[in-house]
Amino acid sequence: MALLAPRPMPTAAQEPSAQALSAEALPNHDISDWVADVARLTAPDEVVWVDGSTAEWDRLTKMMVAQGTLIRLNPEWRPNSFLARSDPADVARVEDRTFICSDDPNDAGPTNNWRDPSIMRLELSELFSGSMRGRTMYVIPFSMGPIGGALSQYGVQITDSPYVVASMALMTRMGTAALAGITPGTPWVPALHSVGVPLVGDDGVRREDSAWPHNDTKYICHFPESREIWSFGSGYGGNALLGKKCFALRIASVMARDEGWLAEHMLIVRVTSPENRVFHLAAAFPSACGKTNLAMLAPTIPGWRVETVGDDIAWMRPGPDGRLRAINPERGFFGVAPGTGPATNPTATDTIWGNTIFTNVALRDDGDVWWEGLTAAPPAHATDWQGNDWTPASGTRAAHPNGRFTVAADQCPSIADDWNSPEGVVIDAILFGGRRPSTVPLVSQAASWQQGVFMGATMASETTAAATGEVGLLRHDPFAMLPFVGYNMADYFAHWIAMGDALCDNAPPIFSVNWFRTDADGRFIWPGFSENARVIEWIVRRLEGGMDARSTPIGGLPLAGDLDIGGLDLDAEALAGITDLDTAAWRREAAAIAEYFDTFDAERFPTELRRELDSLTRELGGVVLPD
Ligand code: GTP
Ligand code: SPV
Ligand code: MN
Repeated sequence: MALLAPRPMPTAAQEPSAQALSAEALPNHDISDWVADVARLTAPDEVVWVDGSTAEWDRLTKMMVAQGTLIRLNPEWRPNSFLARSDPADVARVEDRTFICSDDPNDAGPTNNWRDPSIMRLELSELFSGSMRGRTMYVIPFSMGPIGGALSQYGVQITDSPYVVASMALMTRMGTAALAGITPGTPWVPALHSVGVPLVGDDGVRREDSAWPHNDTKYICHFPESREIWSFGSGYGGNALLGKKCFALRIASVMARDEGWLAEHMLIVRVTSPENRVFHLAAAFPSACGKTNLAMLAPTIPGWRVETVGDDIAWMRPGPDGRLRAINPERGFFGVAPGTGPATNPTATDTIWGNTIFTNVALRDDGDVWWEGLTAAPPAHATDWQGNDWTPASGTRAAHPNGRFTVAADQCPSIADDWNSPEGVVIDAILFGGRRPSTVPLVSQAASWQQGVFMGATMASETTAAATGEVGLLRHDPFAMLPFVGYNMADYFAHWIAMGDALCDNAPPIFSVNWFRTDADGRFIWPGFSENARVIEWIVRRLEGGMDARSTPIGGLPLAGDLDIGGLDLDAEALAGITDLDTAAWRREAAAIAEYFDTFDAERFPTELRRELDSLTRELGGVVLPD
């Protein structure tokens, strides 16, 4: 068995500064050495360095069509577009198989799965040993953020999945230009991926491939000290496209902590008011809770315009003027298909006109795609995401609830002209939101940065199909980062408090939003989608200082009449129900928050958040104990 030695540890940077990671401090230097080591370990038939060209895309997609991994869609409806059907046992992120392998388990903290890095490395080396036999090993140099940008970072992913290569081509800046940027001494993150299904057995006998190879044993591992990613056994989404959650959130959050910036699960939009004033907002919602939809918002209220900068991840750093600047490190969207249609998100449906990879959606008989919510009327017949005949009478879903589209961002009609700007955009406000059927109002404004961090730290949301496991369970999901923080969550809270101190008067105001309040019949009360522009309007008016708010223990709430609901099928009473403070519910919430805070190591937990909880509890007039 070959064993990959750990890469030398980078010197931990104590001073938060953009230069903290000096060339000497970093591991690596030589991509070729690492590639050669991995090839020795995994034993592929050949090694291909990808260049990111159109010719390469054509070659790979044709090959996958021939192998049955992709179905070419009817080019009359969807040119240069493909459907992939994954194995039904590999359809979402696997949080229980995701590990932070820090030297000290306390550095992973109570919210992460931890493994000892040397033991994990040994176990992974065994799994990866010979794992690419009979396959092609692809080397993908990529940049998160514009190539060479001050806020950008390089990575190199090795994978044996051509589907991952094609997806990375849409989701990142990858290929020759990225490789050229990794000059000697330039930091880069190695990200090793294998579906874990060698085509040649130990006996030397070659076996048939399947359309979606994956291994029942799955490991999504992160080594925060040496800044490495090892992913084994899955070919799906965030498990396999390692630039996204693994690098841009789990590893980058560690970099951000060490260097004084923020790597967040946030969309970024640019909002222009009817008076032509421009604001940039960043918003954190958990997986499948509305980021892509808000990022592509088509406002219903006259005179307002929303442009897209990013739909999933924001890297934010104080700029030379002391204000918080954000880039979207990605280059494409990996968006939830079900629920996306001309009625809910016309911008997304326009974006995916072609050059798109669809995964786990239905195939229409005319060679186009379909999913629940794309059109009001379903097709009379289709092939479902598993390849079975389907009709509306089947009683099953045509598309998997986590079926996705993968498409380049520059195809989005609402993309902002500065979305590619290496310096990023100045963030004027930060929003936090989750799926809360009760308690959390439609919108509220934190009275201070500390209260805003408290709002982020106490977020909870119902689970969705973006991760395996039960859907609809309310769980704490602080900052929408529960599955994505690469270190101890209490330290992460403290880092947010420290960022507020560093930003000082430039710290952007923080808001909480909740589109998902339901009535007694379980129906959404707020119309959502494009009508969310009405909430954005209220937020912008607050930023401008042109609108008052009612001060309450949970922040500033809209005054009656200030939120424009003209033309909506929503009466004043229903609106009051979702915009008021529900004191009884908040007393229960405060008690639950107290219990949640107790799950963290008291020494690491920021006193500022304890103080926020104390004043909330006091102002609510005490708490009730949970049943
Ligand atoms: P990830 O890509 O997994 O991070 O998800 P996301 O946060 O980008 O969520 P997305 O915008 O794709 O929305 C997920 C689901 O929520 C889709 O089915 C949407 O139709 C639905 N959704 C989005 N916005 C709203 C809203 O304002 N109201 C309601 N009721 N549903 C919404
Ligand atoms: C999410 O789960 O938040 C996603 C999908 O955006 S994945 O890339 O699979 O993480
Ligand atoms: Mn999304």
